[in-house]
Parts: sequence; C-alpha cells; structure tokens
Amino acid sequence: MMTQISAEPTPIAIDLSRTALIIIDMQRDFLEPGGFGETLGNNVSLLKSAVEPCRQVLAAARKAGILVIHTREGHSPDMNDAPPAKVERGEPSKRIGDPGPMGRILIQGEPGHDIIKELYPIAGEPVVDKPGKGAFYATNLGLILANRGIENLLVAGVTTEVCVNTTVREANDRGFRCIVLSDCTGSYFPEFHKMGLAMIKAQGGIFGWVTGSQQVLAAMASAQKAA
Ligand code: TIU
Repeated sequence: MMTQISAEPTPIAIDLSRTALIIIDMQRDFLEPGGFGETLGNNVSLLKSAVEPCRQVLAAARKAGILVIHTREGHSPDMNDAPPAKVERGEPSKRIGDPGPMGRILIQGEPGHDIIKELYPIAGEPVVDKPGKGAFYATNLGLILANRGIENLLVAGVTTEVCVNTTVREANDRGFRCIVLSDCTGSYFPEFHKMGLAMIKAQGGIFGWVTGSQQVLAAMASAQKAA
C-alpha cells in the first residue's frame, strides 16, 4: 500500500513496508559536552532540538513495524580504520583516540561513542558502525537494505550538512528515495542546517525530499488506520 507524505519540493507516495528509518550518529560524542563535536570547537547544545522529534518518529516507526537502522561514526580501538588525514586534521582540543571525559574520542566501545539514551537501539535494530561521514562507505548498510527490499529512507540525525548530507548523496546515487526529516536533524551551524536541507530539495529534489516529523507521524498514523 502506498502512503502519501507531504514534503518539499513535492509530496511523495511511498510503500512503508519498503521504507527504513535511518538515524545518523545520534551519539554522545556529537550531542554531549566533552565529546568529538566539542573538541572541534562546536556548541553541542545546538543539536538538542533534534532529540525529541527523533524520539517521536522512532516510537512511531517501531509501532508501525518500519525497519529502524542506527549509525555511529567512530573507529576501532587500534584505529586501523582511521585515516591519518582525518586524525591529524585541524587543531581540535583533543584528537580522535585521545582520552576524554567520555572515554577515548570517537572510539568504538567508549561511552562517548554510544547512542544517546533517548534514542537507544532495541533488539533487532541494526547498528551500523561507520568510519566515514557517509553511512554506505566501508559498511554493510547497502547489503542490509538490499536484503530487506528497502527502496526509501526516512533520514534523521546529525549533522545536517556533514553525515546526513553525505549519506543522502550516497543513498541517492544508489537509487534510494531519501526523505529528510528537517526537525529530526541538526547542525552546529544554523545556516548550514538551512542550506543543507535547501540543497537536498532544490532542482526538483536533486538529492531527495525534505519534510518534518509531524508530516511523517501523520502519514504513519493514516497508514495504520487504513491497514
Ligand atoms: N556525524 C557527523 O556529522 N560527523 C561530524 O563530524 N559532523 C560535524 O559536523 N563535525
């Protein structure tokens, strides 16, 4: 059954049974003080607004039986998967792998690498660990989606112009319809958030569609009523 979602630049009709909600990098390292985001000089409180809309869409997706996938950016403890060009970049207060208040910065298994408690994965939800900004690069995300017959992605998470945009571009080139949930994403730079979303929906939806959590919640509710 097709479900209509109000979105920009146009409404879109999708089959929710072929749709996954992907929540990008809602990790303590990006959202809480003392993590990777803050070491880069960012005000991490700017990402907070995405948490509650994300929590609502996550709850509705679980209720509707929609596949939920979580991603986490980070590196193995031996850092074999961390490019020196990434580790050595800039002048952060701490580098990837350095000890911080939430454990080693951006390292798998450390408290800071974990997903925030409000959006914590439950059994059966794939968690994709990724070394890069895009969720397809050097991960089995494409395989997971192919095995489940997924054609459409509802995209949430942080940050809008970095990991969300990179993942949407990767997904769009792989043939997925991407619907980005504006209030479920966030950036350390409000102007990049705005333009990051504008870039996706420009030119007739060059990379995908943009909508809000309320539109998606309404679409999921109407699909459940019709079922
Ligand atoms: N997940 C993600 O977006 N990684 C980043 O490094 N984002 C920044 O905005 N720095």
